[in-house]
Amino acid sequence: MTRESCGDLAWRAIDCGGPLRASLYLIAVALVCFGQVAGARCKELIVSDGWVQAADDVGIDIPLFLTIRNEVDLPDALLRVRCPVTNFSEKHIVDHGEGAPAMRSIPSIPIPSNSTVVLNAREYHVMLLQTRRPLAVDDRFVCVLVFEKAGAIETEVEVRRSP
Ligand SMILES: [Cu+2]
Repeated sequence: MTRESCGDLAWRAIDCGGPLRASLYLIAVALVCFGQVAGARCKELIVSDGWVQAADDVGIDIPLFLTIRNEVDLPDALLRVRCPVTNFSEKHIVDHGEGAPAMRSIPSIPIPSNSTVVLNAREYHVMLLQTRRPLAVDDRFVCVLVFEKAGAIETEVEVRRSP
């Protein structure tokens, strides 16, 4: 799902951040928006291609994969994820240090400015914990992602066949 306007972006920042952070972000958004030629769309944070693997079992943990494109000239961070099919979620990074790769829980996933972050099983991803129902191929559900600056963004997640 995509943000429609810079105004919306700014108001969401006020909802979610402290007053000082919101003010600074408002100024930043205003600069970004007013810098655009009339008629051009504003820069935004876009979440797309959300998917999970199909799973018959309930109460299991499954990774959620997403593509996050940050067109804004400021870094952001993914803080929280809520999905109706799961009780909890964590942000994970795969630690490729010595020994076998291992997943570690982290407080947020960094989204650098002007970049595209593709969550995947080898680096950053979201882990959905304790699924509440079976997930059948072509099933769809909507998750809410909360970003440090962009605020809450809803995105549709598709259930795909296990490879
Ligand atoms: Cu994980």
